[in-house]
Amino acid sequence: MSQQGEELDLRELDDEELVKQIQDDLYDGLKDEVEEGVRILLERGWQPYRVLTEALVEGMRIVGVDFRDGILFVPEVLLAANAMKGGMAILRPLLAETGAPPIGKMVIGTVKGDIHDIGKNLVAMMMEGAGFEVIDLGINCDVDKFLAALEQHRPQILGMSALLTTTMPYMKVVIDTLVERGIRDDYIVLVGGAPLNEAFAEAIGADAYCRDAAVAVETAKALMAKRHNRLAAGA
Ligand code: B1M
Repeated sequence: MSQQGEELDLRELDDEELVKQIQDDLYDGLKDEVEEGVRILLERGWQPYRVLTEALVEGMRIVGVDFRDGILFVPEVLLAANAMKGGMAILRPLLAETGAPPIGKMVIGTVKGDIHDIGKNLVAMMMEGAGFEVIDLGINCDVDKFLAALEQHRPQILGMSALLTTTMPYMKVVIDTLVERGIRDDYIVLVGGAPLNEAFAEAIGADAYCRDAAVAVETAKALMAKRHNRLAAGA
């Protein structure tokens, strides 16, 4: 898909062409080229969030479509994911650059059986960028790992990610365990991932479903404010 073999000079492309080229390079798993493209867009004054959504997330969406349709297979998708992570690593410090004291704390992880972490990493980055302290537990997290982290870090928010229809039910296992232990109401529980929706979040007893990382930030802020007001009112 890429024109990399023709020694393409990314700097000669206009913004629209460059974004398209980054998406192609992501598709082809060309990490160095994706990183260079991201740097060029930043040099041209693009906001990090715009680079993230228009070049990287959109590029990964295209990968997802071809993966679904059997055009791409796991090894190619892994390379694309690696290239995406290269781009994200450049954007991460820029998105997290607030300098302000943390406005809240979140523990987040991808649930047991699931190794998808790009979306979860994006949420963690955006939350940090919005001023939250984030403890990222990584992938394949079982209920014990979540519980231990909640006890150790005492966050206000628990975030869970799942990308597979076979792993999303595990979120309910975690929430049910919180209920059993009598600590469910101590946390705001946010869930996300491509196969989820609001009805699912409600059915498993989460506080909210977050469609994407930006929604996760807005929802976290809104529910933190609500909780703060409730506590202030002594409820
Ligand atoms: Co996987 N995979 N994969 N995969 N993979 C999907 C999810 C799939 C939809 C592809 C498809 O068929 N179209 C499909 C699931 C089908 C289903 O369950 N119905 C699938 C499958 C089947 C599989 C395997 C089973 C394939 C196989 O082995 N035969 C296998 C499972 C492995 C496992 O987990 N046990 C597998 C493996 C892999 C790779 C390892 C190759 C790689 C993961 C690499 C990695 O993450 N490090 C991979 C990838 C990359 C994908 C796709 C192509 C892209 C996922 C992604 O990163 N999207 C994906 C197709 C797709 O989703 N369209 C697919 C970009 C990311 C920015 O979006 O993760 O949705 P997303 O995150 C968003 C929101 O959902 C939300 O915010 C994020 C940012 O905006 N969000 C949250 C996510 N988590 C949140 C948590 C929150 C809040 C919001 O907490 C508060």
